[in-house]
Amino acid sequence: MSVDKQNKIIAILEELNFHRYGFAKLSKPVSMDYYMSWIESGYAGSMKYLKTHIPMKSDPQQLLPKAQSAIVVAMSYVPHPHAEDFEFSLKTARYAQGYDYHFWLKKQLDKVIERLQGIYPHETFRAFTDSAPVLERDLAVRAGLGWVGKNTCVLDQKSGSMFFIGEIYTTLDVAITLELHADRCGTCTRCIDACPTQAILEPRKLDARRCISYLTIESKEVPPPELRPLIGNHYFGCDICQTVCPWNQKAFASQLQEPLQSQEDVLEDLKFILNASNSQIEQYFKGTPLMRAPAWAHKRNALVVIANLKLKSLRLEVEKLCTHPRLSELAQWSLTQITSAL
Ligand code: B12
Ligand code: SF4
Ligand code: SF4
Repeated sequence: MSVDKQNKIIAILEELNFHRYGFAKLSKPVSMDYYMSWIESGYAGSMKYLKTHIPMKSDPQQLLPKAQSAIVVAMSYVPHPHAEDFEFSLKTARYAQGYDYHFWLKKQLDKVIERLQGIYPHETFRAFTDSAPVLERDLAVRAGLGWVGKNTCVLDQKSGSMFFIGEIYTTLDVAITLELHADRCGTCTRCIDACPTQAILEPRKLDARRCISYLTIESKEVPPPELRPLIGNHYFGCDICQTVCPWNQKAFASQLQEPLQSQEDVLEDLKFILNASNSQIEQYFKGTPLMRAPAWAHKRNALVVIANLKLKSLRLEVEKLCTHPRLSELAQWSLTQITSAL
């Protein structure tokens, strides 16, 4: 019986510190058609892998033959379960203020698998978290972990949306049919209204090309001139559409307040980024999601922040990048912004 199997799995999950989980049948995702039309409309920008993932996302058995179910977990990152102790003053999304979940969450899920394999030696299990062609938000909703908010994040009324999603695909049949979470966004539009770049075109439709998270993490280009001023002081990722959400305010209250950074620290960190070699940047961010961005992209992000904060004392550092093969135009723009403030 699925329920007996679920209880065994739940005992292992709880023991290994997973307290929010659910089970879903591995069938074609409910939102697959929407996903494909979203890509066709160009909203994915340069994230070409989202298109190549379509066959495996539509048909989970291509990722794990004979897979029947997914054990899906949610792991909060406020406070971050593996906080980093390096000092960094530039505005960084909360999920990235600690060790990279692609490593530790996957490792923890592998421990669950080790235990399950002992009980079910003839079944197959594979763990993923943002590391494979899986439509994770769709899966989380179908596993009963929340609803899709108007900002496109999965959230629930007790824990908000600031959690990672991870999953174990298995040939074991453990899923039971669930009633989906009620949508509790109601008439609220705070996330849509607060987005500085108007990236949320309509409820649950995001143009990634306008999203600060894309522009500072995933994009392989420099941001278009009209969006640069709207990025403000965001250095890596963005949490605005989540921090304004009443369900996150309720769940995290004062924990959402940003610590005030001293101007001196901000200047020092920006100077470091602009002067550092590729290997120095890699070494500095080792183990954190910030390492996923190449060194040139760190310099790109720094140039935008410097321009928006009009940090004229970094003029010399910016000037040096005016001949950079990928950043010359952006550096010149940045220079114009800071010199116009002189
Ligand atoms: C590409 C990507 C991005 C892109 C595009 C995001 C987007 N909204 O499309 C960018 C770089 C902008 C991004 C940003 C962020 N991301 Co991201 N991202 C991904 C990734 C790799 C793929 C998402 C994707 O396919 N997007 C395309 C759109 C069309 O799909 P979608 O957002 O998944 O939306 C689906 C659901 O909303 C579903 N849906 C809508 N209505 C309904 C109704 C029902 C009933 C059902 C079943 C489904 C459903 O349909 C959509 C299409 O299938 C996933 C990991 C993964 N493998 O899934 C992480 C993931 C979505 N990201 C995550 C996070 C944490 C973030 C950030 C918060 C990071 C940050 N602070 O900077 C921001 C949030 C910005 C935002 N408002 O979404 C988490 C989300 C956790 C959560 N609670 O929702 C994920 C799941 C990674 C993880 N394993 O934890 N991300
Ligand atoms: S993450 Fe920031 S830029 Fe992206 S949709 Fe949310 S508020 Fe807008
Ligand atoms: S801010 Fe409002 S509309 Fe946006 S996700 Fe939260 S409850 Fe839904």
